[in-house]
Amino acid sequence: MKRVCLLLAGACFGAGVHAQSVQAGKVQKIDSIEGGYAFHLENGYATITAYSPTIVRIRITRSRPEADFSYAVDDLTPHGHYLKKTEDALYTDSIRIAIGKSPFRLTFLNAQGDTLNSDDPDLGVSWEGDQVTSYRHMAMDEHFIGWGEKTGPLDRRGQSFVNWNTDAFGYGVNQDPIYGSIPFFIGVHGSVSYGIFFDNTRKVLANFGGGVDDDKYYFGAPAGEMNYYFFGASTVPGIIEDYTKMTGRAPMPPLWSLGYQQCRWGYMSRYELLQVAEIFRQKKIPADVIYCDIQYMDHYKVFTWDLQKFPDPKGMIDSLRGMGFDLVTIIDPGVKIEPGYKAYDEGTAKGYFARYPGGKPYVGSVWPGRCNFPDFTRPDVRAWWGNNFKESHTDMGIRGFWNDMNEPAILGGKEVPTLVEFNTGTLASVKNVFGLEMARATFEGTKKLLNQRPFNLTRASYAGVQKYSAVWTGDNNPQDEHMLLGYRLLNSLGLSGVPFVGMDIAGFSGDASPDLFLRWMSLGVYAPLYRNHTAINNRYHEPWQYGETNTDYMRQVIDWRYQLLPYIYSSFYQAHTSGMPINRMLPIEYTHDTSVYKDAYGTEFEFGDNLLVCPVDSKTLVAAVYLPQGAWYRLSSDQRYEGGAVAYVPSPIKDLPVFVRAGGIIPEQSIIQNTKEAGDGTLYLHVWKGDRGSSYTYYEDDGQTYSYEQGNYYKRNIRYEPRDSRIVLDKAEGPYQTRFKRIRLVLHGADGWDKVTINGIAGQATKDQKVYFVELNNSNDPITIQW
Ligand code: MIG
Repeated sequence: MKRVCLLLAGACFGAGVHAQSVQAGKVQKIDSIEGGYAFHLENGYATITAYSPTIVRIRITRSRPEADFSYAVDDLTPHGHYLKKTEDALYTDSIRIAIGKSPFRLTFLNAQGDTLNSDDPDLGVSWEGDQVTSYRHMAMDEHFIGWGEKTGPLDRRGQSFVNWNTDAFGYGVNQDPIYGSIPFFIGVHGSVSYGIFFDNTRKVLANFGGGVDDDKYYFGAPAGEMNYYFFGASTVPGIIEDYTKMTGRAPMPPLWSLGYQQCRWGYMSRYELLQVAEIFRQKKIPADVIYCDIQYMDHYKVFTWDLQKFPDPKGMIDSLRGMGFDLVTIIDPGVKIEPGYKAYDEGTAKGYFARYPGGKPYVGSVWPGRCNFPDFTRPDVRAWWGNNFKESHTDMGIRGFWNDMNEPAILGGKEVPTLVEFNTGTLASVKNVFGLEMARATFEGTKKLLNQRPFNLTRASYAGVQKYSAVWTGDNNPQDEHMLLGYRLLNSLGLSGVPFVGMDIAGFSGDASPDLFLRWMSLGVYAPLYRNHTAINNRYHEPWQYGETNTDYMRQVIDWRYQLLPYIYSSFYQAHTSGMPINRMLPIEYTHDTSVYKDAYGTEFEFGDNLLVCPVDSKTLVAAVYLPQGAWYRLSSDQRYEGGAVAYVPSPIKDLPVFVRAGGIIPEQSIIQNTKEAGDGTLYLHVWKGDRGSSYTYYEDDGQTYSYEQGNYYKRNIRYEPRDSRIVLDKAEGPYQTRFKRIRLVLHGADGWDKVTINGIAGQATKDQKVYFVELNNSNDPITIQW
């Protein structure tokens, strides 16, 4: 074809039959605008603005855009003037953007002059019809991480992805797309890293060097703007901090939602639900949450109850509360078409539903039958939706909401026509944010009604979802590879700004083997959302369903989750304040260690500051794990390992390989049956001997209100200073009173602790097998323990 065209070049060109791509072209004029500069291009218009010295936004359109809009970024206005201009570059205090003018090309460099990333010299930004694409230069040694809830290996290099939120029941470990779309990634090469967030909600395509040449990668969309943020902070945590500065950070979750959560599709009646809750208490297996899947509704109609199967919901919820349980209920977006049904009548009267171009509401079949779908992109529809929870949910005492089917999913895998209209556009640009906007409606509504923290969970997601909801990874499979994939999904979601994430333990679409069940439950401790779920017709999945001796192990595992809650809660505070995820893929801390990008170790992650978790499948009884540089202790034995090497470690089913950083500090509490229990009032502060010092921020608040936003919390910096032989608890910050009146300091891996002083006064260290412990009264004043 090409040759023919060359021969007939004159004819082809002259007749204009063969439309070519349109390149951005030359820079014709540069204006200064609020927060940056505008570039008049031969075939387009570009703006470069900065939100901080490390956050730059590039917006390229065919003609000068009128409106500016984002579902993910609340504040699009650049506050402050960070960009300066020279003849051929823009620069901030941290980065420099070299500008090629003929044609328009951008190269991003750090302050040291290292190139972070650049437009591909041959292709750059172009249009083919409405399709807009940015081709970028790919370094020979470049790795890519993130891009939200995407399957496959940790390193995205060599893969391509489509963003198109999809109900992906029983998805394969390399299937794409699945439920969520977060077009944010980090590139790592040489000694540098950078981040890019392509804020386009359409069917975005990204190709990280898969089918392109060895030196190119691209992302693009079938329409809309080439609108991306470039993050030039010098470390991966800095890039995540900046990304979440733009798209928002997760609020503190209700403490109860961090306990063990038991779900099933479905507990069929009030009787069954209460019975399951009672068994947890009888067997002394801690738990905080039990779920109602779709069976609780009257003919699956949202905001109703099936009072035959679930009579007196309020009484049932009170009984659960009496046992220390919260109930979380599912909520689906489809509103059954049924005159006389309140949600339908109101939605119809007010014109709240998404519609066909002619104006008739769109109809699709879901659980209740034929349904209309609220246009969640409208603020008034979100407010209406949110208020609907009052009578059926919040007045009953429900504080947790599970947003399902919001891709949106139609039964039978049918597709909603992309022509269906919403306030902000057709489904073509709304599909990927439908779930985000539904989760937002549910969160904002229930937050207002409850006047405390709701727990909100969603299946579909887009960038910024962390502000409104936790995310779970949908209908996974009871297979080893799926358990491992699940952790890569959580880790990638974490890197992509969403810290509160979980997966169905131990697989949704069928029955797990006993070994897989045990392994998955023990791994689940290290998921921010610790939730067991399975589909209807599968075998029962509660922790006691796999035999008596295994039940004892399940109890130990869940006990351990509850002991770890002070550590997990403090990690949530970090996520809330800096965007740092709780599940951290190794490239976050060990960015330039090439081993961490290998598939063999790509599922390992740090859980909070000081734990290293090595997911091992249920068949591998001796595992090769990669321990990054530094020294590590096996959590279960205190055996010490030198890092920077692969270690072969026993991994029997009841001993998951988990390591603690030498010098690491981990606050724990006594075993409780649910988070509403007080426990023994002692904070167990574990420290593992290391050569290097460390510091840790302990955080506590009331666990359910928003008063922490006004500063009502208890925060304490804890320092381990081996050179000075001491541990220092700095003065506690904030007016909130800790619930721990006493502290037991537990030192692992150390000798010579026999003589200790506490604030200069002789104290007592007791040796108990491998550890020393020191008991002290807690006070808000500084405490120094010296040996
Ligand atoms: O069409 O509500 O992913 O967790 O149990 C299936 C029933 C609908 C899909 C969810 C799953 C839930 C199930 N739902």
